[in-house]
Amino acid sequence: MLRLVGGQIWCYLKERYRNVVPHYSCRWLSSTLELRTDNTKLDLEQFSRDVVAGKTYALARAITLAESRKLEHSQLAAELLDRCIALRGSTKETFRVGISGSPGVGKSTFIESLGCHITRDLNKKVAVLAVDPSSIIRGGSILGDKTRMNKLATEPNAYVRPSPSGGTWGGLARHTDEVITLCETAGYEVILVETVGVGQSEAAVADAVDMLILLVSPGAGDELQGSKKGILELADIVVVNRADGSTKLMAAKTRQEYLSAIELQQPRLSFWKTPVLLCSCIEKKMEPNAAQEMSSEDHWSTSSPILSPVDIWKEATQFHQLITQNGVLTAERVSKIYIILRLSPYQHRII
Ligand SMILES: Nc1nc2c(ncn2[C@@H]2O[C@H](COP(=O)(O)OP(=O)(O)OP(=O)(O)O)[C@@H](O)[C@H]2O)c(=O)[nH]1
Ligand SMILES: [Mg+2]
Repeated sequence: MLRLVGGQIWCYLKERYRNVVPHYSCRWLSSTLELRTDNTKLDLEQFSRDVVAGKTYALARAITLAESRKLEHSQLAAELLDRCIALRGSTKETFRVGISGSPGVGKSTFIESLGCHITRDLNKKVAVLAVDPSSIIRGGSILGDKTRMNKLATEPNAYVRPSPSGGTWGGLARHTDEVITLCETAGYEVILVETVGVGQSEAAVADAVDMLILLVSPGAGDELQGSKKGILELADIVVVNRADGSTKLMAAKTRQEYLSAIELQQPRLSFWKTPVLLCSCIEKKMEPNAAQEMSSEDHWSTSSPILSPVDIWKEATQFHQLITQNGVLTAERVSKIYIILRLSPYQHRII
């Protein structure tokens, strides 16, 4: 405890007096704090029990340890993870979902509606890991996504955590797999991972989750010509968001473009054809009159109604059932464990 508090004070002082305190004084202060906090040994036994009991402060601290770049923290985190897994035993069935898309497409708004529905209506525990791009210079989060899910963050059954990507290639935080597993041992049944879709980042996210939902904006059809084409092969559901107001027609056109592109590609799973759905996070449902109006104005198919994030969750649940029944979920989880082992700096601990 002392060590953590000491660390926080030190970070604050370092930032606050960066230009004032001479370097040697900073080093002296740092070593003093280290000395004072070194005497306190972390009680891993109690710590892991707190995480598994679902105590948020313990989970937050465990994630901080797992994300740390320091070797001793990584080793502690690995030991903690081992203990949590052993304590939890067989975890409840969990569902890991990645939500990706270009900046500003509406990912956080979508996740917030979804999260509120899952916690309030389905009475399940939801953890949201918002992977923020990190500042290259200071290493901190740029977006601070927590502030943009205010409603969800106050839900007792929800845990919202922005994770700096740590400058990792592709924008995925280095330890997302471990962080997801920690959340699961803490009793979270649905894990939603938001990532900023910059280039290939979705490919890295797709590796860490059971399902990838790709959000695109109306008019994003042009992106299919370029770098975004590859991601379509990884997406399990494509959602054309912002299908409301003046962008309704454009959204229907974009949906058609994505449908045509999907027709041309080999499905990733034989039993699932990636649907392309229209969605609005701010309008509940499209009125029937508006649908007719749209079909007379435009030749694009309007067979897909404009859905809410809650409707899209039903589709996601269907996908989850199918991958569970077909054994794909288990097979993919096993291969992901292999990836953790291969990439983890403390792989000997997990083995
Ligand atoms: N009209 C409309 N606006 C939306 C919709 N969904 C989100 N927005 C708005 O789009 C803006 C950006 O939404 P965010 O949810 O922060 O988008 P994001 O993809 O998480 O953005 P980054 O995290 O910066 O990549 C906000 O002002 C939202 O209110 C939608 O369905 N329709
Ligand atoms: Mg966001």
